Amino acid sequence: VEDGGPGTAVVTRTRTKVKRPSLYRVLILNDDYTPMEFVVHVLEQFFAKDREAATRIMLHVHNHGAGECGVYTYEVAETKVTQVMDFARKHQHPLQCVMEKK
Ligand code: TYC
Repeated sequence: VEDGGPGTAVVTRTRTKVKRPSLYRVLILNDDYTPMEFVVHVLEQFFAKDREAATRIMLHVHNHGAGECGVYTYEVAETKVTQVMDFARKHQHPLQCVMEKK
């Protein structure tokens, strides 16, 4: 309670409300040139998928054009996209990785 002068008082309450972080989907996109094995490797290394899950996601992307690698908070999603794009560029593959708000 603060004293604002004669006959006044200011009461400030601290907020107890919490906000859950927004979530972002990380997707990889199909292209005609990136080897299937490379995409499986990316899914294993950067998205902690086992070989079976990685292969299933890769084939989904190959057949449908895009697919979900995982769902993360903003900064984690951004880091995944950067890591995949840097790794693909380093190996001279055109693989694209993007994020979108859920
Ligand atoms: N379409 C690629 C091929 O036939 C394989 C591929 C799958 C590429 C998934 C990118 O995100 C991708 N070699």
